[in-house]
Amino acid sequence: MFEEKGQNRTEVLEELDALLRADSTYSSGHPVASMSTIPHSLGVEVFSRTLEKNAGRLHTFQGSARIEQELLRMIADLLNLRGEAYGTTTSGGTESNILAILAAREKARRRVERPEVVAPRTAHSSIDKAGWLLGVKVVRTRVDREYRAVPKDIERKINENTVGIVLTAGTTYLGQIDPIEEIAEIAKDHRLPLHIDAAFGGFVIPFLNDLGRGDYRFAFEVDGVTSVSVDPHKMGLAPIPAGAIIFRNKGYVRRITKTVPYLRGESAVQVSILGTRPAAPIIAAWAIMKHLGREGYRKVVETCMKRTDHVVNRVEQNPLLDLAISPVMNIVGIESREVPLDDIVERMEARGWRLATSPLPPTLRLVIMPHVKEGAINAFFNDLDDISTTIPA
Ligand code: 0PR
Repeated sequence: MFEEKGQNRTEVLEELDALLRADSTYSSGHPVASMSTIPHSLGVEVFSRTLEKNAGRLHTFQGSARIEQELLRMIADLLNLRGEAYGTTTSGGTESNILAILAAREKARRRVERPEVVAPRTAHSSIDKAGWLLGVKVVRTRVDREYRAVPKDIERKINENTVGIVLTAGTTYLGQIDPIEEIAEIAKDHRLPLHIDAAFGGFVIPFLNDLGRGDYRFAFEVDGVTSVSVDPHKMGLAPIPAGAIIFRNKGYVRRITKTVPYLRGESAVQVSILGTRPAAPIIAAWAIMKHLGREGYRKVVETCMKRTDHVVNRVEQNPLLDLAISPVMNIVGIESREVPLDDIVERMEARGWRLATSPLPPTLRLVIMPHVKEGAINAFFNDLDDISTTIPA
């Protein structure tokens, strides 16, 4: 109820604390399937100092406007884009994917009446949401035994209505990377835009390469890739909501820019879907990237990958558990041979763990974010060993 008379601050805060006790906290180590984590402390400080700033009113907040451009430039650099960075910050991977599909649809506006995008079955569900919102049919394609897009099937599904292709670098279910170079050739042959959803992988893959854990080309270093999205609020360690999408060419950004004629200066053009939106996470992401540098992120990825090795080890020690694939990054899909996954989840959640399952293949998903430490991993597998080997009566 919304009462006539207000309560004092202490009472309100006490009630709030009581309610929030039901939230699982990252510091407990219990959320083992989340793609977010405890934001970097510098980001927390900067965020709380910039709460009033509105990234939808950049004429008023011109310093914030400049910071957004600098952040986009740093992210473009991370994604190996030389020269000018065109794009926008967003509220996260969903908004970025919507913008990518909007840009593809608009580019083909004169040519295609019933637009379609082609995406493998493993592309994030926000692609379906984008299709639904934008009136674009999403044509799903097959994946191989390692859950990567099959280039031939992508090519087969392209027709005169196709307006673009979407691939993933760091899939939601398994952290897999689609064969981007091969499919970029197909995109070029058909003169179609190719969007790479690197919401999770964007802040991981460049450092896997540095650490000798792979040799992946996934972003603008691949000719034919036209846009890449990446979320600072996932492995970028920024506070929520911080996403970004970068385009290789200005033309795409022009197609998704709306003018707001009654606003002044920079406020009068909006690329993002939202109007009023917080500048605080943008500024916090800028501060964290400047502070950590590539070196800082490389260390974060190194730590997460060492812990992922430990997870792999624990899975291999349990004869009733299997890895869906050998992990590419700090996302692990675990299959259960005997006890149904839903039973495992129910019983693990009863012990306080916060889990997620994936449908393709049916797995328990672990995301080894920085808050998932060795102790939590051991405690998790002690419980999982216990539960996964219980044979129902
Ligand atoms: N692209 C990929 C590859 C993703 O994994 C996700 C998020 C998105 C786009 C969408 O990002 P936003 O959530 O920032 O819009 N995948 C998360 C996941 O499936 C989304 C999520 C986040 C789901 C928190 C549940 C949750 O509790 O884990």
